[in-house]
Amino acid sequence: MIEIIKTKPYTDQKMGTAGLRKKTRIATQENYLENFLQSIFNTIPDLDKKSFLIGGDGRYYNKIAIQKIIKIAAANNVKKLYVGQNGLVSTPAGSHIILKNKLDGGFVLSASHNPGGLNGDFGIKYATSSGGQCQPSESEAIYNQTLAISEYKIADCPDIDLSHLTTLKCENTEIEIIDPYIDYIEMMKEIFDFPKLKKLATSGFRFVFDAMNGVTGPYGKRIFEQELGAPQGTVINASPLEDFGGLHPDPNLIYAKHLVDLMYSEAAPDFAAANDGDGDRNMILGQSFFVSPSDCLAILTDNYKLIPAYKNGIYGVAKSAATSMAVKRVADALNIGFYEVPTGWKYFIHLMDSNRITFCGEESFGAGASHIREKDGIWAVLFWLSIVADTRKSIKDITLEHWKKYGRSYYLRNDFEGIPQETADKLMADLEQKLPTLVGKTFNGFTVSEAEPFIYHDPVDHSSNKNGLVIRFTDGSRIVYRLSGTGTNGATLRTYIERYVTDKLLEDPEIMLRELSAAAHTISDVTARTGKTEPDIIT
Ligand code: VG1
Ligand code: CO
Repeated sequence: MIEIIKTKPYTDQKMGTAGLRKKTRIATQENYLENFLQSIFNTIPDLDKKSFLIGGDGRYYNKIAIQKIIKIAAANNVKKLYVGQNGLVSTPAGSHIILKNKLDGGFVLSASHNPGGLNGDFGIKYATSSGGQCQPSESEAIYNQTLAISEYKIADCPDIDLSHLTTLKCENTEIEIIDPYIDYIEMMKEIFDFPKLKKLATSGFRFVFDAMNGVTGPYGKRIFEQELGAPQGTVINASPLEDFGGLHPDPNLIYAKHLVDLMYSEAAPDFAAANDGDGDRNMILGQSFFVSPSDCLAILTDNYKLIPAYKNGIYGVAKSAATSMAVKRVADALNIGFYEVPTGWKYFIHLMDSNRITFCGEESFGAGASHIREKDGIWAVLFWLSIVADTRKSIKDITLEHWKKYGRSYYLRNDFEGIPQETADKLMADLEQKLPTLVGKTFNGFTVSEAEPFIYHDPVDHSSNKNGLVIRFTDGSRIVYRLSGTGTNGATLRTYIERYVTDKLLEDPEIMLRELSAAAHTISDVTARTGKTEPDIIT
């Protein structure tokens, strides 16, 4: 039986940088999820021929949301649903499942690195047949549906047991409960040299993989401990928990402080890595050493030949505009293409589909390649392990050698959080207005050479998107400003600061960037406008 339920629009269902992300208490309002799902289905023709993936990072409300999605999909006559066992699928594994099975899209229930639980956040990443998240024009069409919706359809079948690998039916819709790990592990084996990695992992090399109680716990256990033979306990915080055990599953120096403290202590193993809640972000640490994500992308690119899947050559590389220029220097040296896109992985998809790039990354702890259409936390860890297996060098030495070869882009991101939306919008609009007047002016010793909004022209679909403001200085330093598109509490102003040097390779970024950070604050007028004298978060 299919019920048609009358509903009223919610006006806040516009997707941000990565899907719809809301406070759990908002997402659990009556008909909230139902409206959003029906709005998506309203934009897709011939649903009786379409198949979708459903999974998530295990956070609070996922179990309930998955049952709702199944019933709404069935009522809309969707052909088939692939559902991750126990409701789990990481964002990268989900992308692969969509591509491998030629599905028409998927729903990964995650607010990524945002905390979970009733007082945390909930989210939905909606992917299309591309294997990645929908394009801006598609999310616009969905948003328009959410503003006009008056009813949704839902099937009255019993809740589906997600714990067994079986196939069931709800109305005409076939529902297959799938193993979310096996295909992903196979893909990693095709990309990397597992026997070589196994030698490293069983040679006394000590490493820790921190899944932060997110979805990569079981992936990590299977890959690092079972396949590669690393000792039991190599993977920590390995069980996906609804509230991430109270962790903020964001792998950075602040929220993974426990791991950072370990790596800067006497007891530090040789290598440590962490992933975020849905498994697309990574953080890489060596003994008393942190690899900044922008450097990570540059170093991986420079070492592509060490990986079997890439040894015959790679296409170009791409980064988000906010990411440091480090990878550009590698691209130039390798004589491969280089692209700069707005923040958000969806902007890399066309570049990969058209064989313009093989690798891409973002400063926000994201790196990945064209094996899928999402960033991939475990891929990045396996890549680093491969570099270590080949060179037998420490993480610090690998990075230091890179800087000796290419110079170093000191890099920091300053986040000003919880700003009233109007204040933030005004700050950005006023700053954009005054950009032309900045050129030629000197701030704390840095002279502005160019100042302009970042506008991306997609070479494949020829769409244009504006994202953030860029100020370049005569010495190659840069400041980028943009507003976050993933927050759930007011607006967040992100200020990205970078300075390139070829000497002084081992200084403290905060010291190297002190003047430039101060210049960034002055230029944006952030203190007068928000009352904040310091950023809330520095990463
Ligand atoms: C942030 C990051 C961005 C990333 C996005 C989704 O977006 O800055 O680089 O692609 O999160 O990552 P924003 O708009 O808040 O700056 V995830 O792991 O949250 O899906
Ligand atoms: Co994520």
